[in-house]
Amino acid sequence: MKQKKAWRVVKEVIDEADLIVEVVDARDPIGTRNRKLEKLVQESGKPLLIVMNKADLVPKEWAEEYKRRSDIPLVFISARERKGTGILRKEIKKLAKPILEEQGKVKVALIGYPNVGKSTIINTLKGKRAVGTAPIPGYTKGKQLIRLSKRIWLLDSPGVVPIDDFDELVIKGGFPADKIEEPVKPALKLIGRILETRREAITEKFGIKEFESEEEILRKIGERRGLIKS
Ligand SMILES: Nc1nc2c(ncn2[C@@H]2O[C@H](COP(=O)(O)OP(=O)(O)O)[C@@H](O)[C@H]2O)c(=O)[nH]1
Ligand SMILES: [Mg+2]
Repeated sequence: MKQKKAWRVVKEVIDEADLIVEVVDARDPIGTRNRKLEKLVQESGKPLLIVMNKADLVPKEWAEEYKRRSDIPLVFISARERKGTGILRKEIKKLAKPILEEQGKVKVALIGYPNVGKSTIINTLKGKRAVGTAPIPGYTKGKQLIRLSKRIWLLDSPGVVPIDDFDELVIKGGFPADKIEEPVKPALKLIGRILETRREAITEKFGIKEFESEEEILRKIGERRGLIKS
């Protein structure tokens, strides 16, 4: 039920906007992209831009490679370090151009999983240009628009992609790591996923060469870090 309501909100945001920006975590762009969201945007006929945020946490070559392979327009940025926001503005302007020619103004919305950095991006884009309520007729929903340029506006409240599975929320970085009461289950699930997608990363990152199970890997990481208590 909660899920249903959350998706309804996401749909409202899509309806309201002319251009949708899907914000994902650069550390896990595949896991933090959402097919259902992308399909809804596709069906709406509105342009979609993917922003890989937190690019400061991954190697640049890696982000570039993912960008090269993407069929959907994509930029990587670090909102926290204020890097790439110029490119983001430019890309938004590019996608907005045909809409502007038709209707004279464009509303942009950010949508993504919790904690991917939507609010940080909004604050970064706001900068000094922030103005109060936008003088756009018929805009009476109590929300505000943030001015990106003379004719491009950003919705101030982003859409949040709902997620009901707690382990999945943890894996996607949507929950503060130090506040997880039962970290073992999501940790094992994450290790399992790494084994499926890039097994060698376990050896590269932790120097663990031989292992038989997720549990063994977790134990060995703990041992290496001196975190095993009696
Ligand atoms: N390393 C890094 N952290 C970021 C970046 N952008 C946001 N964060 C952090 O990610 C967390 C969630 O950001 P927030 O904007 O609240 O995410 P939201 O839930 O999508 O609105 C905060 O601790 C931010 O400081 C970034 O570009 N790099
Ligand atoms: Mg937020």
